[in-house]
Amino acid sequence: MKLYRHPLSGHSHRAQLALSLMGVPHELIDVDLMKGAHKAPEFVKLSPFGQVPVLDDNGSIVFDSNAILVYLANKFDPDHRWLPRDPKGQADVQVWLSVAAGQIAFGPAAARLITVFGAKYNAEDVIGRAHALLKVMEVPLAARSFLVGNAATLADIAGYSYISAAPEGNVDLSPYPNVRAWLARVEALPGFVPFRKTAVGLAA
Ligand SMILES: N[C@@H](CCC(=O)N[C@@H](CS)C(=O)NCC(=O)O)C(=O)O
Repeated sequence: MKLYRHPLSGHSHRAQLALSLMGVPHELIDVDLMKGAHKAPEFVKLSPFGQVPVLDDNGSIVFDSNAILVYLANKFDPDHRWLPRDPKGQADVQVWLSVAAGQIAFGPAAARLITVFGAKYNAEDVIGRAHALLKVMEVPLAARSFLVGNAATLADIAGYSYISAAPEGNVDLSPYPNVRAWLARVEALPGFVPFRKTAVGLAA
């Protein structure tokens, strides 16, 4: 199992975290985004949008971080711990995969792209979106340990990387004690692997 990734990419970390938490042996292959390796024709054959992460499971190629999470859960989680089978449980997890591809990507992930990669987004807009999201997350996390119930699921894996790194994008997590306690619970899961830190923004 190979994971093509960049060490500062939260989408890549999300996939790495899933592999590690599910105990799936894997090899990490760094893709040099700075040199444009993700747009090279050979890589675009694996990843049509020219993005990391990409999973290569013995020739079976899966691109898109959330698709990788679902693939791994379906293949390596016989107890359906990470992705429940019952319709309501699965829908509840899907909500957070959508949030990861929506509000997280356009909020805290975008805010961090400004400080880490020099992206030309409007900082006020994306930081504002991040706080709107965090206010929503704070509510369910007052009543339960993880985003969907009291056991970790793909929802938590999808949410963790960019929320934990939000301060790097000048998004202050101090007003959100329930979110911070949730991050600590994810970090305490067996097999947790940290997302590489960058000393920028509020994390400088
Ligand atoms: N929807 C994709 C987004 C992946 C993504 O945005 N990857 C970034 C790195 S964090 C990337 O490869 N950016 C380069 C580009 O878009 O050209 C996923 O969830 O995997």
